[in-house]
Parts: sequence; C-alpha cells; structure tokens
Amino acid sequence: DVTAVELSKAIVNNEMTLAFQPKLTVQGLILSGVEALARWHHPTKGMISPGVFIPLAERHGLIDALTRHLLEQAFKHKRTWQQYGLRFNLAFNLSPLSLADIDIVDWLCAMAAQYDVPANEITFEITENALLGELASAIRTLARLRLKGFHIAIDDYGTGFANAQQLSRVPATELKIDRSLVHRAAARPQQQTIFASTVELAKKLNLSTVAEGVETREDFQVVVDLGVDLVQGFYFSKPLFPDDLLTWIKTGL
Ligand code: G
Ligand code: G
Ligand code: MN
Ligand code: NA
Repeated sequence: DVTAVELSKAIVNNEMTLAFQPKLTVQGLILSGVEALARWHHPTKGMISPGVFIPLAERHGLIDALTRHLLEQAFKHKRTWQQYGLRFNLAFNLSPLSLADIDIVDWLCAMAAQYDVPANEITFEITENALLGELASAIRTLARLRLKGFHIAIDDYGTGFANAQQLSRVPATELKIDRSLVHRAAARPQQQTIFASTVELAKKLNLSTVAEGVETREDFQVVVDLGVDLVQGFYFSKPLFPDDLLTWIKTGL
C-alpha cells in the first residue's frame, strides 16, 4: 500500500509520468487525439495505478497539486508534438474536485499561453457521476472552460446515473460511451438498442461520440454500425509512453 506522504514525495521527485492512448476517427482511422493517463513509478513498489493514487490524492488534499503537476507535463508534451508538426487533440481527465479549484480556469489559460497550445486542441474529461453532486458549481467551471475554447467530454457515460435533462445542461462537446456498453452491445444484439439510443441522444445534444474500450473486431463492428465518431481501445493501441507514441504514429496501425 502507498501513503499520502509517499504521494507528495512522488510529485516532488518526478515519479509521476503520463501515458497517452490514441483516439481515432471511425471513418479512416485517422489519429484524432490522445488521452493522457497518469502513471506512478514508485521507486520500490513498482507501478501504482491511478485507480489507487487519484482517490488517495483526493482524500488527502493533494489533488490540486497533482493535477497541476500532471497538466504541466501534458502541455509540455503537446508543445513538443506541435514542434514536430504533429497536430492532434490532447484529452486530460479532471477530478470533480478540480472543478471546485477556483483558480483552475485562469491557471489553464496561462499554461495554454505559456506552452503555445490552442485551447481548442485540449479536452477535459469529466466522469458522468462527477456532474451529479455539485452540478451547479461544476457546470459553472465547465462553462468558463468552454468559453475559453477548451473542449469538454463526459467520460464513462452509461455507468452513472445522469438523465438526459442533466446531460443537456452540461456544456460538453463530446460523449464517451463506457466500455461496458460497447462490450454488451457486441455480445448481445438486443443490447444494441441501448447503445443506439445513447448515440442518438448525443447527436441531438450536438455531442461527438467516442466508443471506449474497443478490444476486438466485433466491438469495432458494432461501433461502425451504430455511427460513432471516434474509437479508443486496446484493439487500436494501449496507452503509450511518449517515445512509443511517436513510433506508433510513424508506423501507423
Ligand atoms: O489508466 P487506467 O485505466 O489505469 O486509469 C484508471 C482510472 O484513473 C481511469 O478512470 C482514469 O480516468 C483515471 N485517471 C488516469 N489518469 C488520471 C489523471 O491524470 N487524473 C484523474 N483525475 N484521473 C486519472
Ligand atoms: O475512466 P477512463 O475512461 O478515463 O479510463 C481509461 C482507462 O481505460 C485507462 O486506464 C485505460 O488503460 C483503460 N482502457 C483503455 N482501453 C481499454 C480497453 O480496450 N479495454 C479495457 N478493459 N480498458 C481500457
Ligand atoms: Mn477518460
Ligand atoms: Na472512460
């Protein structure tokens, strides 16, 4: 197990890095963007999952510091890719607590300017359930981000309890359909109606759609049939460290 003290040391000691998973267009399988995923290489305990250390950071008041540390790394990578002539979107997962960090919008604008990254090439992913608790204040922060040009994605959609009314109030640009819906639709044709109505709802709300967790040909076929815009998953690529991402881009699928 890891402690909050180890986590705060990890930030200072640069033990935190980012991996990036490609997001591709369904039509033509063109690289549309990458999702940044935090990785912690503990000096003695090995790799610690963000599923462990993000909640730890949230519980111990470390999430704002950790988020800013990781975001700055993400902006640096984005600038490097731009210098190589590579333009694609960068998505970053935001904890619901970050939406209550009152300086976050100004800080993000300052970072985008410092690293010469256009706001409209950045997407913030927020899980569906994060939008249920403090809906009004979370929506205010998201609306401010959107006004600055950043994109907003609703993540893991289908695992939470947001209804269409709540969804329509979120100033989002993208809906990420959870892998459980993708897998269920691929396994049982009857389950495709849930997936299809989710895609239809997204279209009515003017949201682009992403199918997450596409692992097999069968998963991908369902996604193609149902008219999803973007795909992400192990079938195309796992999350990659920056050097491997560049190799993946150069070699193609
Ligand atoms: O990469 P992996 O599947 O292990 O991620 C597990 C979970 O941790 C996912 O829900 C993912 O969204 C979340 N996560 C990964 N990186 C970050 C991050 O930088 N910030 C936040 N808030 N969550 C992250
Ligand atoms: O909650 P969020 O969607 O941000 O989490 C992303 C996580 O999903 C990452 O940790 C990533 O490793 C994982 N992931 C990415 N592609 C696949 C996939 O095809 N199958 C499964 N099971 N997990 C995936
Ligand atoms: Mn995500
Ligand atoms: Na997700």
